[in-house]
Amino acid sequence: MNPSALHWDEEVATALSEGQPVVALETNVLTHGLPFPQSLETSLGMETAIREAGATPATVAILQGKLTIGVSAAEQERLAQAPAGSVQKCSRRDLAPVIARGGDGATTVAATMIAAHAAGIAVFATGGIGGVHRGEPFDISADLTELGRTPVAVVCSGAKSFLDLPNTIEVLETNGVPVLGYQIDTLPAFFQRSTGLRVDGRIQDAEEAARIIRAHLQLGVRNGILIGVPVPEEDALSAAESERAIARASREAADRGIYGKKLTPFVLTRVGELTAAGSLRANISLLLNNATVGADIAIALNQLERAASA
Ligand code: PSU
Ligand code: MN
Repeated sequence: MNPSALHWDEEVATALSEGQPVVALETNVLTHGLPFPQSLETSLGMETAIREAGATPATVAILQGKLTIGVSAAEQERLAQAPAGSVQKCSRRDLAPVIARGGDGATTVAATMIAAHAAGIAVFATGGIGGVHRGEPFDISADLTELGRTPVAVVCSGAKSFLDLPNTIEVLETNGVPVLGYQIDTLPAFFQRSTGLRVDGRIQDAEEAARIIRAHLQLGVRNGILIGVPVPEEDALSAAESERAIARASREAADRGIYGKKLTPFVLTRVGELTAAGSLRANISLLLNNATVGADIAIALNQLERAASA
């Protein structure tokens, strides 16, 4: 990326230039993933969790046409409160059009990975990735393609079970993406701790994750890594409750002809309504937890890099 395409928050620029650990965060969850005001509280809460763990958060968004690394609290509030539809959900294909018209854009996993990599940030924490949609063989999230071509470690709670998770794992395999479980043998299913689908490897702690990320980056193979962290036990939804809500929301989406980029936000909102506060609590809990795990991994990676260059 041309360096002039990025706009920097000073704190993040300083942390990176001093070789301090930094964790990237996305903003689609702020504008399209959670309701206000929990959206803003959680976004700021993730930043606090990263700081408390000893790293620097770098929240990514397009602000009036500027692809920004380190979105301020005031700008996050503006995005979270913007009228519906005025902040565009931005995946890889949306970046250039939104930048060119000077618009605001909330970055998805794919777009945040692009920005993080360009900024020199190797670890990115979020809630869940997109995947292969059930019954829609060509609706495959650009997140999966991005994981196949951008070397960033994405720390998340897997993907929601309204997606076709076995085929999501297949596409990740085709793209050469290591899929790892953080203290778990299976891929987490977002609100639920487990999909029951085995991952390529279980990692025990941040140190082990950091060794894998470092080895992967040194290979120069270019693709990303997926680290699945299960939602904290006390806030997980039961599989039955989550499946029921997801099935109903998916049916409603089909009945109403909702598809493409509108599908994920619609299902997320409906599942929230159908499970009352349960899914919201699980969602917030996993986001905050993933921020802490992401920071621990970024710090461990930073220590390995420092030790290697000492
Ligand atoms: N899954 C969630 N919460 C989210 C998203 C996915 O549980 O907020 C968002 C992420 O930003 C992800 C995007 O990158 O949706 C995927 O959208 P699509 O399937 O249209 O690529
Ligand atoms: Mn899609």
